[in-house]
Amino acid sequence: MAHTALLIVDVQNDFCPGGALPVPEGDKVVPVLNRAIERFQQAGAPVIASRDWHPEKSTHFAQYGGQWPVHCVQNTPGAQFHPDLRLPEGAIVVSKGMGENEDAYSAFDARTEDGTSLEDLLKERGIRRLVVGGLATDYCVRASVLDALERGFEVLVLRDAVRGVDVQPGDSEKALNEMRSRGARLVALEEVSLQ
Ligand code: VGL
Ligand code: ZN
Repeated sequence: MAHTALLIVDVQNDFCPGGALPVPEGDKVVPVLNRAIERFQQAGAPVIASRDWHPEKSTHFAQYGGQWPVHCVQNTPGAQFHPDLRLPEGAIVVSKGMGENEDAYSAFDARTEDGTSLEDLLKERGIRRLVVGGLATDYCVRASVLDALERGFEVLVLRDAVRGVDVQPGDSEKALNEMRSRGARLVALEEVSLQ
């Protein structure tokens, strides 16, 4: 039984170059994550993808008092996963930020279509360790990793499979240091053993 899952955070068109809230080099995480997906598939370990999934009107958006341009609106092209991301058939998709007054940066705020929270589905499957990559280092990756650590999961962050927005220069570096100081390990995919 695999005790490790791959958590791919918000690798959606709007967070990639050309999108509504582009993360510089956001698309560079895709090939690394595709290699990770293959590894996990071969090991029979779960692949989970979170997505930002906002309503058109949300206090998360600047025009309604929030911080961000409109992005990842449900069922729009910008909310789709990057077209080169090869999510396997059995991938579990969890959605977050559906409330009109919700930021929901963390994948632990996300649920499957039938309403199961990420934490419950990890527990159901006996997952104790998460390997994490995606966007953005300083927002949703950071929040997801810190929540995972707080809930007692072991966390490995794929160093080459994350990119940040850096609203303030250095935000991503700071976020990575914070994750590390709370117990996450920053690793290359090659260092991850799925035994
Ligand atoms: C995110 C800003 C706003 C993220 C989501 O996925 O990191 N960042 N919404
Ligand atoms: Zn968002």
